[in-house]
Amino acid sequence: MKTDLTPFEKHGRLCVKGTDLVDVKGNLVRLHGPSTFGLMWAPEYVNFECFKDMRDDFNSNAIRLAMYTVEWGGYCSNGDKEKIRQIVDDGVRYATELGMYVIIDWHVLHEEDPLVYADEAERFFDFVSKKYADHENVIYEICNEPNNSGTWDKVTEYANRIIPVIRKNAPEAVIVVGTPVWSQNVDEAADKPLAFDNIMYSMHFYAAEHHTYIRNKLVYAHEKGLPVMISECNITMACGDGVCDYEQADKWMSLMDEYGLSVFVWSLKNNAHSSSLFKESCSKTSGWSDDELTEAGLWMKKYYLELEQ
Ligand code: IDC
Repeated sequence: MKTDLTPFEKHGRLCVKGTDLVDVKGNLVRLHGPSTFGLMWAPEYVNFECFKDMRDDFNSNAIRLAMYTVEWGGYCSNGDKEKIRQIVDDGVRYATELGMYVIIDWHVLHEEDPLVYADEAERFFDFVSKKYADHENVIYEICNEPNNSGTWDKVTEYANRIIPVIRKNAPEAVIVVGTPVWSQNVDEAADKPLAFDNIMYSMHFYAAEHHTYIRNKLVYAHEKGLPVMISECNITMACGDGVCDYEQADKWMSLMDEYGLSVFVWSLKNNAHSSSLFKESCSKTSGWSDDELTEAGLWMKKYYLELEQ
């Protein structure tokens, strides 16, 4: 339902209560919005009009800023750190001006184990959490998708280093922690949760590939009382391409609706991959019409229009 208030004016600072993300009045809030593509690969989508359209036309209340750590141009590989921090800063500023929530995502992927760049992560999160200490709309996601050697023990060791760094500067900020196997194993986290309050554990799904077996991990974790955030998903294959599976998407949506989960969709990009929200032929970075959206883009829009800002 649309009101004149921005999402942030309506909800204020969020916190985690039981399995829910709640607002200042204690009401459940479901964050929903797009994830950017790798910030260094598609910085053009970090613009005010794009975020505004996401808020007003796509009914989003949040944006996720995906900052890759390695790969070409990554923050810890050969990327220009200052330039990347500037893109993050622009993203936080636009989201704040628009009264939207914003996730700063340390996009762990190819290094597998977040401990590999933990020193860099400590410096980065110290910097951003100081800088945005008074931004009550900023959420920190400390490791996108640990995988392979990135076991839950490694993630725990990493989180035990990074969370105190953020808490020192921004004690009340919500922090999201990735789980093993590309953020699928929330069941492991539920068996051995971290010793911190006000954190959520991330689960990612790509509906054309992740079915009942993965959904059952979410059921297990939720029933054990673990607060889970779907900080990335799509209805395609996990490679970010391939068919869209609407039947599986419906199953994921009914579970997310039942549990009142936040949900972010990958990603703000136009290329030949089906997980991109915009058609390859469309180079606009705002002001899209429906015929410029991919199947995934249309799916996201339709789903978000059913949710409350
Ligand atoms: C993919 C991009 C692709 C890029 C690749 C880099 O779509 O263009 O080359 O990253 O490794 C994830 C990751 C996300 C992936 C996405 C699709 O968080 O970085 O993006 N995906 O494969 N987890 C599951 C799927």
